[in-house]
Amino acid sequence: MNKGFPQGFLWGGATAANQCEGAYDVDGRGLANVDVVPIGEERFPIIAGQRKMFDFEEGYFYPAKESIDMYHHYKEDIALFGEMGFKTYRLSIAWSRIFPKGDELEPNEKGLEFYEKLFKECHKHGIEPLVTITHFDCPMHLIEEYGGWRNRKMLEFYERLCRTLFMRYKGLVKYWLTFNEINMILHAPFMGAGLYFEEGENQEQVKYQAAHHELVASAIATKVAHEIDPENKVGCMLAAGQYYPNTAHPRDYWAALQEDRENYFFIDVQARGEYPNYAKKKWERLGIDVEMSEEDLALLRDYTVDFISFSYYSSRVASGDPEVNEKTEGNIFASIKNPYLEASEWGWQIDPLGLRITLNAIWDRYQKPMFIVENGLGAIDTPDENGYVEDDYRIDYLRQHIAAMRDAIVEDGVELLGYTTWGCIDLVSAGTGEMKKRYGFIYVDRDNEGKGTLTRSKKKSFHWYKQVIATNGQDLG
Ligand code: P53
Repeated sequence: MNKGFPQGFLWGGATAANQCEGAYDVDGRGLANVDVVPIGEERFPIIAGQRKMFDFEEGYFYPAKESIDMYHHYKEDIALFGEMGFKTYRLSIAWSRIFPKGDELEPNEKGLEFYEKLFKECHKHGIEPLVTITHFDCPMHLIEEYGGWRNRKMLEFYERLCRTLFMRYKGLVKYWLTFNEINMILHAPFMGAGLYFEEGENQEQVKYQAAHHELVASAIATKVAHEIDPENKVGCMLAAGQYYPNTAHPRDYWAALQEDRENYFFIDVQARGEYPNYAKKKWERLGIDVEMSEEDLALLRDYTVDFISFSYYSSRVASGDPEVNEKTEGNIFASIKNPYLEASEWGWQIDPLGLRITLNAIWDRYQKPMFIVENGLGAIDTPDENGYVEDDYRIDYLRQHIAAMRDAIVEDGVELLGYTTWGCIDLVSAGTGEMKKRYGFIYVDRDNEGKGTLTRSKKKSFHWYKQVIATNGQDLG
């Protein structure tokens, strides 16, 4: 009986272009939605598509402009990942480096070169890249000219991006994710789909139409990826975290099931190839009419994903009782507080068993290989004069989650390809825009105002994770 992680398990870490690269206007890169979301109170209305900010405005700080400048530090950073023994590194492509406006016919060679060098650097260190094609980013020109993913024209632009990437990086990349946290479109539609809502518009209608376009685009990407290289493996990506009923009251269980469906809806389509009946019924009830062709439905049916990836930070709680509305803070997914769990400094509740539960729920639903592509603890770190951080809290969080994942594999028999921790090097928070919400094994000297030397240093967790990987998860310290 196998007592541990399978041979070849893909240990590593994850980042997203806009949260670490910086160099937002270097080498021909075009402006993207992720550039124009500032830190501060207005961030949330902007990423939710309620407040319009299509360009930089006076008096705001935009953390993604420079971020941790990985664009110019990638060799050093990948060497550190290599030193930890990473088998894989999940990163995302900045669409507007490849197609600065989004609707060009020819790609920007400088952008293509950057990622080619980066992928080669990974392989030099024995690291297999895992590439998110779109991690919340969309060229601003596509938003201003076409309205983002509400427009069917996006299918064409996205397909061109995918073809370009699959052709150019054939042999360098074989693991691809089409859309980061595709369900985020419902919660942060400007970030998830470049959607800004006009007065009086039916927002649910727009969101689901955009979701349909992304789902078909994802199916086309899967088709094209397999045509260009049968070695390619394409995954979907869900912001996961199972819902628990607030009490044993049947209406709370029903509420939890409904909430889960709102998220699984996307994966039901990408993994099973058709729209679930519960969604069609919901649309009927809400008067939502999603335009789709027979050809779209055939694409969804014929090109389902090879594996299912997801992020997991916490479980969630649902109630059917209208009076229960005490919400946890700090997360885009507002959820009722779970009294049995501790929370992070940002109010995200910590639930390792919830990861095992989520792994089992997804496995039971789809029976496709899974990949945990984000997990971790955002915390305030206090470095000493050498930039060393004694981050035992982070080690504890990760240790417990890795143990839960091992239980799911060893005791429950789920199939898991790998595990990449979120923000393996400190980077800008997607939710808040802060630098001080850190996830990394590697500390980066930069603060919320953009001050700092950008010097990288190893935290205690760096050495710990290195040992975890070296022993293939046997020694969790
Ligand atoms: P941060 C919440 C809010 C925004 C993005 O989040 C999120 C979530 C979590 O469900 O999703 C992912 O940086 C996302 C990453 C992000 C990470 O969670 O707000 O894929 O881009 O950085 C962590 O702490």
